[in-house]
Amino acid sequence: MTKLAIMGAMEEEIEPLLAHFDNVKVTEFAKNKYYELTYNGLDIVVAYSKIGKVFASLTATTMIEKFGCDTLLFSGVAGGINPTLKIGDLIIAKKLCQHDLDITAFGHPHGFVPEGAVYVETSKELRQIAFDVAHENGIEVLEGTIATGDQFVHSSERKEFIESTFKADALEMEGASVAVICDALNVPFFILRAISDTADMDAGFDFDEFLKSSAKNSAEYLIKIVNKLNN
Ligand code: OS5
Repeated sequence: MTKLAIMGAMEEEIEPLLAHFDNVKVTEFAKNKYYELTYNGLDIVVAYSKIGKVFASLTATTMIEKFGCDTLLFSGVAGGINPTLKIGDLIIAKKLCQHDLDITAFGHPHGFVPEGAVYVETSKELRQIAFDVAHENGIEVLEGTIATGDQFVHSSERKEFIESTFKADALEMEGASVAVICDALNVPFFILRAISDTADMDAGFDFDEFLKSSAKNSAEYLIKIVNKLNN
C-alpha cells in the first residue's frame, strides 16, 4: 500500500493541507515535526522542512528512509519568471535544476556536477493525474521548469540570469533538492507551486502579502490530486 509524503518548506505551506485531516499523530525527529495520518485509505506523512535545500533534503530523506514513504508530493509557493504566470497561478514542475550550483571554473555548465545532471524530471504518471484533476475541475495550470537555489531572489538581474541560463518558468528554494533525493532513492515525486511574487524588486513585499493565499491555492489543488490517488 502506498505511503504518501506531503511536504512544504514553511509552516504556512502545510497549514491549509493539515486543515483537511484529523486524528493526526505528531512525531518529532531531527528537530522537526512529522504529522502521520490516514486519509481516504492512504497512509500519509506531512511535514514542513524549513527553508532551503539542506533542510528540504533532510526532510525528504527522513520521510522516505525513516517513515517509509514511497511517493512524495510537494506543495508551496514560488517566484514567477514566465510572464504568463500571475500571482496565485499554479505551476507543476516537469523538471527542476539548481541555479546556484556553480563549478563553471572547471568548464562545466551551470547547475551541473560530475555524475549528476542539470535537470531532474518529475514523475510523468503523477503529472498526468494532476492534469486530469485540473481538467475535471476547470483549474488552469502551467507545466514548466522550476529553478531552485538558496536565495530569495528579489532582483531583475538574478531573475534574468536564471531565465536565460535554465529557461526556467519559476524559482524557489527547495524543489530541486527534493528532486535529487527522490531520484536517487527511486521514489516518484511531484512538485506543485503557486506564485507568490515575481522575484523582482517588489518580491519581499508581494511575498508577505500573498504567501497565505497562494499557499492555499497550491494546497487545495494538491488535496484534489490526493483524492484521485486512491481511485
Ligand atoms: O521557502 C522559501 C522559498 N519559497 C518560494 C519562493 C521563493 N524563493 C526564492 N525567491 C523568491 N522570490 C521566492 N518566492 C517564493 C518561499 C520561501 C522564501 S524565504 C521567506 C522567509 C520569510 C520569513 N523569514 N522570517 N520569517 C518569515 C518570520 C519567522 C520567524 C520565526 C519562525 C518562522 C518565521
